[in-house]
Amino acid sequence: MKAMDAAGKSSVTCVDFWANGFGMRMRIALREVGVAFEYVEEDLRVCERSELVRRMNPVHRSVPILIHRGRPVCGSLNILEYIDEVWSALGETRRLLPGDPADRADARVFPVTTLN
Ligand SMILES: N[C@@H](CCC(=O)N[C@@H](CS)C(=O)NCC(=O)O)C(=O)O
Repeated sequence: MKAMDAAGKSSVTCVDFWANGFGMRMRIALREVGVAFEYVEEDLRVCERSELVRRMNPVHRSVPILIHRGRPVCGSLNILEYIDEVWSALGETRRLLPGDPADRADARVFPVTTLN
């Protein structure tokens, strides 16, 4: 199984709220590239953000947050690029975005102009 550390624990954690469209991007992308992850639910119906969210995303205090090897990546489009770069670079999986720069720009139009 991918994205496990030496102790067999997942090195990838997703912090999100189940109905969050921004976070669905992250979760779909990880499943597309076949990366296993732990899921931590952040209940956005509660006003106060959790200690984990405040620590991992102190500026915006928003989800989704992808935590990889203890380091947070915030912002759904940023997370998609990170997933593409990290796991495609390992040559383990198929790419999320096309290789050609113009095709990559085209592929970003829809997410950039809808949920941003
Ligand atoms: N541009 C950010 C937007 C993330 C965002 O706005 N998340 C909202 C939920 S949709 C959030 O976590 N809000 C924190 C709160 O309501 O306290 C992204 O793409 O990830």
